[in-house]
Amino acid sequence: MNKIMIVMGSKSDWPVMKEACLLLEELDVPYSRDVVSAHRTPEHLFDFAKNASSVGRKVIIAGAGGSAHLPGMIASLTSLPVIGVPIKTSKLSGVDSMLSIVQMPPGVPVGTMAINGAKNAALYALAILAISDEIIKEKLEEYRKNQTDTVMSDRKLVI
Ligand code: RP5
Repeated sequence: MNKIMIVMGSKSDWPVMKEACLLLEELDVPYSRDVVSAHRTPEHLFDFAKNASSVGRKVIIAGAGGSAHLPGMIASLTSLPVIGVPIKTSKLSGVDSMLSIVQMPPGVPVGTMAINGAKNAALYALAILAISDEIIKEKLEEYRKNQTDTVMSDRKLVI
């Protein structure tokens, strides 16, 4: 079973959440993905979150918008680390999503990314796995080195 699970509240979240998927595919790290809605499919949410650890998941990335209860509800049902991605909304620009996800009660944490921060969610998931996985650690460090090299090279265009 893939260690990283990516879920989103709606297929409309896909354009944002695919950034996490693309990052993991770029680094050749396997993952699984699904649509799980806190409000529209609560029983699916319950089954998924209750079983996530026992089927081998190690970290969960959950993107949701608006009244974004998905990451918090997952976190309430599993002790796995949950990384929340607030999706930008048309009416409140994702501030609603961000506040819904970040304001968890003491005792049930969700690691909250920036609005639409799906790429960083993938990198953060890799950082968690890298603690105990040398191959992922090497991939993450190479990614960061390449990023630094690119910025240092681009810098020459402006100085
Ligand atoms: C949330 O409601 C989803 O995560 C999505 O961001 C938002 C809107 O969903 P749709 O109406 O587009 O399905 O649950």
